[in-house]
Amino acid sequence: MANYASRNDKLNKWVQEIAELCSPECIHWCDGSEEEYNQLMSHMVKNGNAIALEKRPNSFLFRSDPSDVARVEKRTYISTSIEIEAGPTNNWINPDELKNTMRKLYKGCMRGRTLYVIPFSMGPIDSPMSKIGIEITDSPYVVCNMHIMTRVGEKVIKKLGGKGDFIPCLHSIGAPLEKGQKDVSWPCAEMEKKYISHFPEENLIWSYGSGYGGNALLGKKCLALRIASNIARREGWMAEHMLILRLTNPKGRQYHIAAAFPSACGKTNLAMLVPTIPGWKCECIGDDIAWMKIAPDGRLNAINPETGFFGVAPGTSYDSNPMAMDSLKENCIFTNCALTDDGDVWWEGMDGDAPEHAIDWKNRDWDLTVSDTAAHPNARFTAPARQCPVICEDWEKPEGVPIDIFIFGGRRASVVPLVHEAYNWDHGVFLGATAASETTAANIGSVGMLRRDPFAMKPFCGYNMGDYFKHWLNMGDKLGTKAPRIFYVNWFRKDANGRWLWPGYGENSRVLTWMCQRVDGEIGADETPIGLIPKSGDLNLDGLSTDEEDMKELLNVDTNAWKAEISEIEKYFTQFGDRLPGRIKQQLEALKKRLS
Ligand code: GTP
Ligand code: SPV
Ligand code: MN
Repeated sequence: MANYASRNDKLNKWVQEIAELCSPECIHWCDGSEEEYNQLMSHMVKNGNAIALEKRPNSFLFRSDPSDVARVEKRTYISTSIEIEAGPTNNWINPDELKNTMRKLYKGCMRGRTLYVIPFSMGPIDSPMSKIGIEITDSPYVVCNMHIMTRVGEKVIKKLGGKGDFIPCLHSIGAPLEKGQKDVSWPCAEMEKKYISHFPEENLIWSYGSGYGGNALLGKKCLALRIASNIARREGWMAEHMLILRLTNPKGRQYHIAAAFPSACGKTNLAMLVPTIPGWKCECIGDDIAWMKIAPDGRLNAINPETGFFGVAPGTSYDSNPMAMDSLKENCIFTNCALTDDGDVWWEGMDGDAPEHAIDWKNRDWDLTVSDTAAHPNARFTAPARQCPVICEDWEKPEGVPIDIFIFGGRRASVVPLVHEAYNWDHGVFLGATAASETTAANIGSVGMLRRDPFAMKPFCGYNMGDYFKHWLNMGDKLGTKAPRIFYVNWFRKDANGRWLWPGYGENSRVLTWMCQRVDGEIGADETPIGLIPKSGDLNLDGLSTDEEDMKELLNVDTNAWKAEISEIEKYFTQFGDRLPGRIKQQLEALKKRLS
């Protein structure tokens, strides 16, 4: 393993400062090599942190502590010198106070452990849109995941050079190991000691106490969304919680789509969809985050800053998402999945029958008589993007791909139709600003509660949400006629008995192809108070078994239900005070008028 300090004074000084604060046993500079990955993994297998899977080459199962299974929004902070800059949708503590509290926690927190320095790039190394981060962590699990999710190693140090700037990302699991103390398989700190903190005024991230997902892989939500959204606003670009896909029609015309759905609401699935409409092709560019900048030709170009998928395992099958399943055959990390007797992973919703016996994510015997699920509902796979059979050949293009269509959406059992189109950009921004969705297991907290999740960014916008709405309006003004068209979808409508009204997954291509035809001006649409809806016959339903009644319900706009929605939106808007842009208020007034 490489053991070097960089030529970058700021970096060397920071590593030394953190080492003095955290007192690790040793320091390891990560080079991003396969050898490094293999050594760390075999070490973790030997220590009982990981299980090598017999059925999947070079793949490993980890089981987290039951208290450390998802993001912790309650413990996530945007720490600005003035509280209003964090806004009403974020937790706030003043930077001095938060740093004082956390410095006490960090003091000596890496005793008995190795401090890893991970130089990583979000975005292709040669892209002008990329950003360099350096994560310091005491978790080898984090190092291996970062190897898959980002571009790690010497190439980053080289680009950084002696004078280059980086975003410091400090992470500790918060579990020092005293002399002679036996380690546990997933060390972490108790909930009250967990802090996922962001200091956007100095592009700084401090995370303590959790080893899971977005709490610990700091390139993802912390850097690429919360810190990047701040930088993007200052510099005039966009950092969004969006998948990116390329759809090609039978004539070879390409459309690029970016879609924002809340956590565990279908981004990975849509990003890899296999269209059920003959002749159409879908390719994946990214499944979670899009960085977008106006290109010299005036269009909005998007890159995927990541190199892997940190995807929800339960529900993933050859039936629902075959391209994800094919990405998981080797070189993957699985977290909180069940272990089968023949040495494979399993989760609820996987193809075929459930195993007769398995070891559940809590390391207990499991069979169908056990009422708990075998895999945790937020069990995840970490898979290299290059292993996806439909990864787009241009997915690492430094300048990105031009976006034609934006989609917003959420998980709503009722009210919101399968699809509607915004009348114009401002209306589209209003749709994004008012998006609501039922909460999922991706966050520790209640599941199934309807909440506003504007632009799917409620947990990830690193500044005042009212200013973020304004930024969207500004971007529309700059893009003018070259702005992407905006749509809103809901794959999750249910009937009174809780049955899905829409088959979803590959069948969602029927909705996407309708959008493409709309963009090309090939078809009209019906005006409703909430937006434009497919005309009867325009949505391609050939070969679909969904009956007419269900289709009617899926596209129905219930005026009374939407009137009730208005008062909810009004209540929700009050929290933004004078940061709510006038143009968004005008959209609300216009909707009220259309509904009356
Ligand atoms: P994060 O990684 O948390 O950001 O989630 P995501 O937005 O990528 O969600 P993902 O695609 O992993 O889907 C989450 C859950 O929703 C899985 O259990 C899927 O099976 C389910 N799901 C995805 N698409 C559909 C759909 O079209 N219809 C239905 N009914 N379920 C879906
Ligand atoms: C999400 O919650 O939106 C995720 C998973 O993509 S995590 O990386 O844990 O944030
Ligand atoms: Mn996500």
